[in-house]
Amino acid sequence: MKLNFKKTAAALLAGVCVASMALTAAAGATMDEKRNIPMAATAPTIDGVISGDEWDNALTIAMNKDTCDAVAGTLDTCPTATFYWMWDYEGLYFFADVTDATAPATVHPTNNGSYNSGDGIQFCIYPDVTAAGSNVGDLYFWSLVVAEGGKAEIGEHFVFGTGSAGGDVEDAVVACTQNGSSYTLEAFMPAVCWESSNTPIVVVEGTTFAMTNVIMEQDGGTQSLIIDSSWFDGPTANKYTLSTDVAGHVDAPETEAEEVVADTAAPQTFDMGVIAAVAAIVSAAGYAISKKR
Ligand SMILES: [Ca+2]
Ligand SMILES: [Ca+2]
Repeated sequence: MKLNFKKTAAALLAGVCVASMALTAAAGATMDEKRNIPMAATAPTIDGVISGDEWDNALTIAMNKDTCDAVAGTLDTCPTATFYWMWDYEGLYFFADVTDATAPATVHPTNNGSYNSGDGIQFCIYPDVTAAGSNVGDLYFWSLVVAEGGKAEIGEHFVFGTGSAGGDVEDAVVACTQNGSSYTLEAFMPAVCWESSNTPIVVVEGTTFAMTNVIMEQDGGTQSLIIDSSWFDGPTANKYTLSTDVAGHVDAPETEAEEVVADTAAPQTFDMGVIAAVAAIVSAAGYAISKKR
């Protein structure tokens, strides 16, 4: 009996150790982190590529095996991706650069509304950070995908608006590129997109919402959902605040150009003044000399 008890206790302890290791290994996603989305000094061009400094200093979110969990399917084929977020008073800007090594079996037709399989991006936003679940009007759960013909599409899957499958987000502008099964998506989602929820997202500095970023990963017919925070739960999802930190392309200040003009003009003015003064002295001296004669 004693020996059996010891064996059982040892087995239990080993089991606890394995379980805690598994929990540690799986804890890639983060909960209730506070992040700022900086303000774009210049709106990026929505063409699917990062040109020059248009996305410099944007909030970047690394999406990979170390930072995410698989809420469905597997983390084994998790793409390596970087998501970028910026805002201005016109709306929100998003860029995804996704290195995806597996080809999907599903490619959505265009104008499909609910894009919920294949490869692509989703995000789940709760404007009311205390909200959870999938009640109509409480959340924006959107999909961005490269649809048939290499055309970028953005739709509201599957809750907001209709309660089942949403339509395309017609006010949004989205573009993409493809390189094998890797892809980019660049989007502008104007302020009008965010006005219809029970708690609207007012696109001004200081606004905070809860958000979980998602990669839809399809390897052949195997679908995985890979997430960077909690699943359908505003209170534990990471929080994002629109800040006035500056991002994107910043035009050179005009005052510098004016100073350059002033600097080059000043010596000319001085030279002209000296010349005029010398001419006046010479003239006066000449007049005096001529008077003496
Ligand atoms: Ca661009
Ligand atoms: Ca894939």
